[in-house]
Parts: sequence; structure tokens; C-alpha cells
Amino acid sequence: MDDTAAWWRSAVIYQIYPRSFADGNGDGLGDLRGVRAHLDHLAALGVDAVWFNPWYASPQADAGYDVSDYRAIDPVFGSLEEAEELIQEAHALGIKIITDVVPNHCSDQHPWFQEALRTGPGSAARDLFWFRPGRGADGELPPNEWQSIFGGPAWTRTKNPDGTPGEWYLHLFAAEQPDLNWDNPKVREEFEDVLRFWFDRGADGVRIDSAALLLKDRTLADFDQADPPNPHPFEDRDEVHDVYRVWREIADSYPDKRALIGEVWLPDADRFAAYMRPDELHTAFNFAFLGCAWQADALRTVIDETLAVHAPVGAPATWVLSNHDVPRHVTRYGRADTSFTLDYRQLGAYTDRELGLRRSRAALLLNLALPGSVYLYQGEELGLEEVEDIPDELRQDPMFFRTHGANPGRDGCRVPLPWSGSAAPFGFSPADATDSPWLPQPATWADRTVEALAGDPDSMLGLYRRAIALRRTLAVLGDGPMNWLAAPAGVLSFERPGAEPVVCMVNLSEGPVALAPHAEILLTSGPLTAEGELPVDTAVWLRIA
Ligand code: TEU
Repeated sequence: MDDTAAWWRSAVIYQIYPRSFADGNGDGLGDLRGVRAHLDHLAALGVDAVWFNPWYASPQADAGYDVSDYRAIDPVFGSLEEAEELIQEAHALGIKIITDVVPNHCSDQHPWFQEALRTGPGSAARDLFWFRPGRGADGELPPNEWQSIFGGPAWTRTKNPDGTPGEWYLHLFAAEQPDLNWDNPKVREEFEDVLRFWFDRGADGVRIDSAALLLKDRTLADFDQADPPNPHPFEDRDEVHDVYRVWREIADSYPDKRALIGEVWLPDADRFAAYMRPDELHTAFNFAFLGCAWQADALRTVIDETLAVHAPVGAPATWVLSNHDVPRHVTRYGRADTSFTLDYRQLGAYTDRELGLRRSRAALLLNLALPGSVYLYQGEELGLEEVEDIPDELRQDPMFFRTHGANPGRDGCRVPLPWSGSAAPFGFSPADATDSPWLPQPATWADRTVEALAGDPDSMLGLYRRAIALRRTLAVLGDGPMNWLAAPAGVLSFERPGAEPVVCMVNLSEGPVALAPHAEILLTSGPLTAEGELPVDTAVWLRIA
């Protein structure tokens, strides 16, 4: 099948974190009514698609990543009918919809888990999860020493129906997120049906949460976390690929084929690329690029490695700088050390906001000029920074609680968007709202609202709108080849070849540099010098013929 013109190969995809996008009913939490009221913002931005973080029925122990009904919308967000209407309204604007599917675990309130608790050891219901007796004389020790990704043990002990201490169950994330047993065919059938459920309602693709974690070593053997064995007991096991081959058949069974997008955090580039073999997922998030320092050689290396690992599997690269799990990139790029890993968040390190903004503007033009698709996280178009001073008593991320505050968690990138006005809730909630936004918005966001920035073409929002609109008109951008051009040290310069070639230059050196030969300056991320040179931390798109 020829996928070369498929939308997902070149799309600009905007990530909506529903609880923080816009609050339509005044309860302080974003909802679908709020999204529908602001579809014009997405249309004005010019994005091709929107990915929604989970909107399903959920006790919200991990902001919706603990799903209790995969076929229902959580009442805090709205109703299934509203979601269906939203999908149609977005489609009418030419915007595709990607839903989030969370297959590794469900909520402890999911009927399956509740039944498993009720029916007790050895039941068929328990085999949908990882229930095991504890170790020690009275089973008081967890079945093994595996640790939760959110901190603390990956096991929680249950109570038997008669109230006595019972078996333990595995949860790689919070205790409210029991891991499903993907060796059980009923689990597979359920998620195949959930995929069809959302595809039948018009979803153009799915983002697959924790896509590499589904299968586990059935012996549940302990291992040295500092030096994990190969294969790893629960990460990236070969058997997981069988799941995605079946999902691909489902996605391809629709006349307008649906896209599968993997959340795959893996250090090994080839193992990562294996998820995008032609009969598996279509694309995956490029976390190597997200974590890369703002440094020319490092960026060039990660770009080359990205293209090199994607080429053999025929998948397009993705370029992403922020999401709901990582500190916002304006903040990261304003620090002395601009690199990032999941274990190295540097929260609280000094940030030069102006520097971070300048680099973020340049990074936007870089991302939009690279081959492949681009993910934007809501609020980056406003230049929002990580909110690092949320009072502990207002924090909500289970990562904060499970690490006893050692890790502040991810609330700082999840603060509700500022839309208008000069004081909180900045139009996030209606004027007659009964509750404040679920996380406090900084007073400084008065100059970062959509309303404040929309009229200024040079604002961050103005730049996003202009760059995305221009990208649409430049046939060589998006999927396709690129060639590096000779450039001074510290400068990235590459050509997107074709009938009307475009050159992108990004200056990460110590001083201004001359522009490459060109016919026209298409767009810059900031003003050129009086001599017409490209200043430090600035990017330009050039038409060269
Ligand atoms: O994230 C999976 C994952 O590996 C992350 O938890 C990451 O390690 C962590 O967020 C550190 O930043 C996905 C979702 O993106 C995340 O929001 C969920 O909390 C998690 O799965 C559990 O569903």
C-alpha cells in the first residue's frame, strides 16, 4: 500500500490536555464544551490534527490515565454525544482527531478490577491482571522488588472479601492503575474492540500510552534496576509487537486508514524504530529530540540519528519539544543546561525567560522545517513556561505523592491556559464560574493570553500562525528528503530539495552569521541585525531559487 501522501507523514498535531484547555461549565476543570468553544483557535493556528489526552470515564487518580470505562466520556469532561459532535465539528474545519488509548493498565475502579477483587484468588477475573501471593511467612512482602515508574513499590496488597490481607497486584504506575495481563486473550479482544469503537466514531488515529510496557516476563523475576537484563522483564519485550500487528490490521481495515502513534520511550534507537515497521505503528514520539540540549552539534547528531533509524522502516520522523509529562521547553531552553531526561528534570534551576523564548521561537522554525510531522503542546504557542512554584498542597500529580515530594511531578506544565483578560482565570473559566482553575495560573500570564497575543504578528502566537500557514504553502516541507549545507561552526543549515527548495538556518553560535545565498527571506524567528545577518538563537527560512 502506498502511504506516501498520508496526512500523518507531514501533519502538525496539536496536543489538547482537556482538563487544562478551556472550562465551559465553570467547575474549574477544562471540558469538551470548552474545547468546542475554542475550535476557532485551532483553525487560526492552522494545525492538521488534534490529539486529546484521555477523556474517558476515570476517577482521575492520574489525570485520566486511570480509565474506568474506555467507551464513555468522563462526566467532568462531558458526554459521548458531545465528543461525537466535537469530532464532527473538527472534521468540518479540516482538523483530524487523535484519541489516547491506555492499554497497559486501567483504573482500580474498572469493573474488571472490581470483579477480580470480589472473586478472589485463582478466578478468571484475576487473570486479567497480575495478582500474586506475597512472599514472607504471611505474604506480607510484595511478590518481587519491582518499582513503580512513579516511585515506590510496583505492588499493592489487596484485602480478601472477608477483610483479611490477600494477594498483591502489579501496577507499574500508581496503585490506582493495575496493569492488565496482555497474555490473556480477553484483554486483547477488549482493546481491539475499543479501537474500533473510536475509529467508528471518526477518530483518525490513536496515541498509544506506554506502548512498550504491555507484556511482562511471566516469572516476574527480580532484576538489577541499574543493569536490567535483556530482555527486560516489562519493557520492550518482543511479544508486544504481535499486539501492534493486529492493531495495524484494524487501522488499515477502514477505507480512510487510521493512524497508530506510539508513546515509546526507549534508549535504543533500533529497538524504537522496530515499532514502526510497515505492519505496525505509523509513527512514534521522538523523545531523543525532546531531550536534546540546545546545542548545534548535539541537535545535528540527534536529527541525523532520527532520520537514519526511521529510513529503513519507511516511517516519517516526528519532532516534539513539550508534552504533559515534561517541563515546558521555554523553561528548559532558558537554563544553563538545556538538556533533559526523565531522571534529570532540573526543576527550580535558574531560567532566563527571554533567552528561553528566543530559542523556542527558533526551535519552532527548525521543527517545522525538518522532514516529518510536528507535535505542539497546548500553550507553547503562547510561550508559556513551566510553573515551578505551585504550592505543595495544590499539587495533584501522583508522581509528587509517590516520591514524597522528592519529585515535584508534572503539574507545572499542566496549568490551565490563559485565554483573555488581565486576571485569573484569564477566560479559562466563564465569568460566572463556581470554582477556580484546578491549578493556579501565575498573575504574569496576563500578557500571555490568546487575546493579548493574537493581534501581534511578532508575538509567539503570531509566529506560530505565520509559520504553520507558510509551511502549508511550501511543498518541500513536511515529509521528504533534506540535505545539510556547509555552515559556520554552531550553525545548522539544511535544504529541503525540490522544485521550489527551501533552506532553514538556525544560529546556535556565539555571534551573528551571514544568510546563505537566497532569492527571498520567507520568515525569521526574530529580527535580523542591521547588517542583515542572522543573530544568535534565531532561525530563518529562505527561498533559494
Ligand atoms: O507516560 C508513560 C511514561 O513513561 C511516563 O509516565 C513518564 O515516565 C513519566 O510521565 C515521567 O515524565 C504515560 C502518560 O504520558 C503519562 O501522563 C501517564 O501518567 C502514564 O503514561 C501512565 O498512564
